[in-house]
Amino acid sequence: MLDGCVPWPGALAERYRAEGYWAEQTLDVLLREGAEQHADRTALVAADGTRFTWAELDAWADRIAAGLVAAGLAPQDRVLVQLPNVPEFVALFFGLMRAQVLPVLALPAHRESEIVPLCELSGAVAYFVAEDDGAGYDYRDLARTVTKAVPSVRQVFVAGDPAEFAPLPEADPIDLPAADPFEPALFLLSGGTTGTPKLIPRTHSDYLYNARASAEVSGFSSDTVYLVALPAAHNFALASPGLLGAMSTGGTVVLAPDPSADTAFELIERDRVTVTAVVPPIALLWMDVVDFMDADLSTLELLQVGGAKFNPEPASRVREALGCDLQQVFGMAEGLLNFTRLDDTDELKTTTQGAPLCPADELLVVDEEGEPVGPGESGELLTRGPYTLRGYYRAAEHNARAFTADGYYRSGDVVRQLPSGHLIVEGRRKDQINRGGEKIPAEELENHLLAHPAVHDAAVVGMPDEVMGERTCAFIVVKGEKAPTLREVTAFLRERGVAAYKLPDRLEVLEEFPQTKVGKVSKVALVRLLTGENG
Ligand code: J2J
Repeated sequence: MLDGCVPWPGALAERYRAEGYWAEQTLDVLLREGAEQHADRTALVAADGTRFTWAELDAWADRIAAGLVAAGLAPQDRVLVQLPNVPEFVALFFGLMRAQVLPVLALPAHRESEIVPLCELSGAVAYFVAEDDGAGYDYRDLARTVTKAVPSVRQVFVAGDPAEFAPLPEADPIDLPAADPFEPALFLLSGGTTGTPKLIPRTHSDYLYNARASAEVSGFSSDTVYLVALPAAHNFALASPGLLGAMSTGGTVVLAPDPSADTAFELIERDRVTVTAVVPPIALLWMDVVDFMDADLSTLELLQVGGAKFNPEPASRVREALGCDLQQVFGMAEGLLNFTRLDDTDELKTTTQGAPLCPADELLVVDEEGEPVGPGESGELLTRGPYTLRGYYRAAEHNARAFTADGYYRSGDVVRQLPSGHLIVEGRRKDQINRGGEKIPAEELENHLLAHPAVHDAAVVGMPDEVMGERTCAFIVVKGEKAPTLREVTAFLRERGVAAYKLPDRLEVLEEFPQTKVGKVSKVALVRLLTGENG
């Protein structure tokens, strides 16, 4: 496997192949096969209504693949890709697959403080951006900063007006060698728990399984019209089943620039969307406003909700409010996916976060000592399986902690498993804030806060929130007399190029931090200060 990646042990890899989870195919078959089978049907619809047939998309990806080669990109090169939900994302994705160039899929919300370390860690040689995010942010400015900071990034390609950079490369199609299906095809970003980003290598065969098997449990078919409402670069919208899952069954993919009700409802009506995936705050919002909006959502059959805990009360209202079925999804870019099944009881659909996707997924629920808990008891979820990573890229030291000796990934999620196999997510053991599905590694934000001249110490916690599940509270101890305000702190963080979703919602100044028995900052006690609970 690519240097810096951790392979599955030989015997397990053999088993995954023998049992049919790992096909000897590369991700680009999703587009190639679709183009062979239904060339003239619509594969992709942009937000502005531009439609691409399978044949057009296939030809476009071929031209990009040839363009990438002509631009000097070679197999196994890593490139940073940061595109919003535009058709170029899909064409570029498949062009990269065909040229065997490995994308690191950043989110549109990421800024300098995320992109620079990602480029450094991956050794990215090129950076692909859109001209802007459709809401006024110009990625070419970011590209100027990134190329200055990271010398390995030799080229910038822009979807849209390239300014001083290059447009997306295209050239006359050429014959290209096939990739090894068992090698990494792309890198996803981990939600993270530490001060530095972590990259998740996903192989062609593992990710193909991820997309195809997800599409199957979600009932996708050639009639599926999938709305990409979350960022296409996120595992949920990309492959769980997401746009790749929809393509795997010959369905149609519709791209939404944002998941607001205004935007999404209009696209659902216009393109007769049958299924989409959102995070809980978006589902809540849609349910709140649907009665006041004049939108025809009658084609919508299934709403997938995941990324953060969707509580039973709102979950039980989805069918009545939106007229569609609910599927809860508890997934992770690291691999393991859990889905409620379409034929589950309403009780399971509303009160659980689903059961593992694959018969070969191995799950352990363990206590603080790492010992398995009794049936139905809660503990930390550990997992391994045919589409769960065995190690982060170039992170040997972190991997030693993040995985058990026998290769289980420590998810950091606290769950309890029902006899049916369904999981209920009850909490978290990792130092991360889940702000409505967006993940904020506490240590990363604390490091940024510590860089502020007036901050002596910092501790970041999630505070319970009705809509977002959690919001971010930064506790600080100050150096001098004068404490900065929340506004000053967020301005400082923005200046450092921290993504907007990571900015704290609340700032609290303390004389000193409460400590645990072993002298560490007690985040439990900090949360209690906010919620007013004792004990
Ligand atoms: C509670 N916590 C959840 C859920 C994820 C599909 C769906 C989601 C993701 C995702 C994904 C949760 N209830 N239903 O990649 O393909 C929290 C857990 C988990 C972490 C992973 C997909 N669904 N979570 O959210 O890599 O803490 O993936 O470990 O962004 O989100 O985050 P991420």
